[in-house]
Amino acid sequence: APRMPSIELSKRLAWALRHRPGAVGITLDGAGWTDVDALLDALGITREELDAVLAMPGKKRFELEGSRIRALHGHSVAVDVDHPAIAPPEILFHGTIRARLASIRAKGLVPGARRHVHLAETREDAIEVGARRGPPIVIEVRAAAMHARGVRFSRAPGSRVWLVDYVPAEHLGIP
Ligand code: HQG
Repeated sequence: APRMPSIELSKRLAWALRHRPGAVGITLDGAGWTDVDALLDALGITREELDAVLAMPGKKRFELEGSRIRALHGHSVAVDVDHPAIAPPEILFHGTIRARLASIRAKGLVPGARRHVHLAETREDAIEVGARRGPPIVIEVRAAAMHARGVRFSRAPGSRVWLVDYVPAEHLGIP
C-alpha cells in the first residue's frame, strides 16, 4: 500500500513540477517536462505511489508520457506548456473571493505569480477554486467574445482547466 496519502503527494508533486523544481533537485525542460525516474528519486517515492496520484479521480493535474512527466497547469516557473489553442465555450468561470473583486474590477484577471490566468469549465469547478481561499465568488468570463477578438485560449487534452494570458475587465461578469 502507498506510504503517503495521495492528496499530500499530489501537492508535493505540484510544488516540485510547478514552482520549485530546483528545491527538490530536478530540472524541467522548456515545456515543463522532467524525467519520471529522476522525480521518483528526488521525492523518495515509488512508482506505485506516483501511479496512485495519477489515478486519483477529479481534476487532471499531471501528464505522463513515456519516461517523462509534467504538471498541466499552475506553473510559476518559466516554462511554456503550450497546450493546443482551442475555441472556448461562450462562458468560462473564475473562482475567487470577495476581497479580490475591487482590484479585479479595476484591472481584470491577471495571472499573479502564475504563467496564466486559470479558468474553469463549470461553475462547480470555479466554486471549488474560490473556496481554497474563503467563501467562493464566481465570475463569468465572456470567453467566446474574447476568442472572436483573437485571444488565445488553450486547454490540455482531458483537462477542464482553461488557460489564458489575461482577461480585461470588460469581458467579466462580476456578481
Ligand atoms: C486573483 C488550482 C486581485 C484570483 C486552482 C486568485 C486553479 C486577482 C488569485 C489554479 C486579480 C490568484 C489557479 C486582480 C486575479 N486583482 N486579485 N486583478 N486577478 N486575482 O492560485 O485561479 O487545484 O494563482 O482570483 O484550482 O486561484 O492546484 O490562481 O484568487 O485551477 O490543480 O488572484 O490552481 O489548481 O491565485 O488557481 P492563483 P487560481 P490545482
